Amino acid sequence: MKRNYPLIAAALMLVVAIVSCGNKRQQAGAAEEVTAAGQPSVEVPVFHADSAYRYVKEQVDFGPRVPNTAAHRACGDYLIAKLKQFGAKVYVQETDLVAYDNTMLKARNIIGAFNPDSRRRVLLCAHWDSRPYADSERSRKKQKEPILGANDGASGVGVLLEIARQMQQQAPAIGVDIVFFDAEDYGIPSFHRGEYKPDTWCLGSQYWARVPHVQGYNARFGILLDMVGGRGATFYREQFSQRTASAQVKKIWDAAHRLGFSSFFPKEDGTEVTDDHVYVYSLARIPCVDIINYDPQSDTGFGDFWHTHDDNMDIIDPATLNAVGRTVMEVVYNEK
Ligand code: AHN
Ligand code: ZN
Repeated sequence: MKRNYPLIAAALMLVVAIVSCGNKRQQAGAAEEVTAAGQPSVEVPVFHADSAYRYVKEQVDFGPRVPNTAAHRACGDYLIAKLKQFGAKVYVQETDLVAYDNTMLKARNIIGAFNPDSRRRVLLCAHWDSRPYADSERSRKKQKEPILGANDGASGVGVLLEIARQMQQQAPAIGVDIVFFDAEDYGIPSFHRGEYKPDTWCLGSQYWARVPHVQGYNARFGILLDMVGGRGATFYREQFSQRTASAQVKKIWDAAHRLGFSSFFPKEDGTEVTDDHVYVYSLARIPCVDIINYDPQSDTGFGDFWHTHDDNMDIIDPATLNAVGRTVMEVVYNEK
């Protein structure tokens, strides 16, 4: 049989052309691939849990960050310096807030704006103060002492500081505001025998939601991190978030599952929690999702360490910080 060499050569060239063309398309699409599950994904910088862990420890090393104390002031200064170091435009809201017992709290909400000129924005927040009481302790005397709040306070801030560091290295497509709320945890203690007063928790976020750091502030949505560092933590879908920000809840839990963190983020309903996100939504009208540890086995629902002296560095696990940090970054970097 006589072979048609020109035809074979032409066919080979065509094959080469198709293959190289396909390669080019793959290169061009490197920043926006399609995962096996079919969801679009962008290149997300790698969250370093060991770095987040260090930021948690550095806060705890100041001691309890209770408003009107030297440790609180020093830690606030540290947070401002860190956000500046990571290239944010920093705003500090200083105000006096009235506590449940009429104590005047010298409070500071600390805000770091990334890509401040973009109109497409996402809010990431956590409270940075720690509780003046250990009112979940059995002993009356211990109840009156302030807690270290490694998980309840420092963990969410530590995760957000690491996200800030990553955003300086590789910016997401949208603008991001990191807000550290003050005076979240000065709420009415269980041993209080005086008159009941509503809305004694989340004083810093109530103030910010009424008087945002820039006039007419808006964001597509917010994510609140609260108790996101505990060993073996589970983040059930918090029910206020589910009612007021259901699309964002789905987006976050889907992202967590895509990354392999389904054991940390069960797609099951938790309880409803009064936390900063409630005021962000009801006063500033920004849907906000609370990622908060829910432990169905514990009496309080928040874990046995909650508002006790066990809330120290011993219960902090980098694996939990990692699951939360990666999930939040996956969501933020996929916003267009
Ligand atoms: C109440 O206990 C009312 N809300 C929980 C909010 C909170 C306290 N988060 C951390 N500490
Ligand atoms: Zn608390």
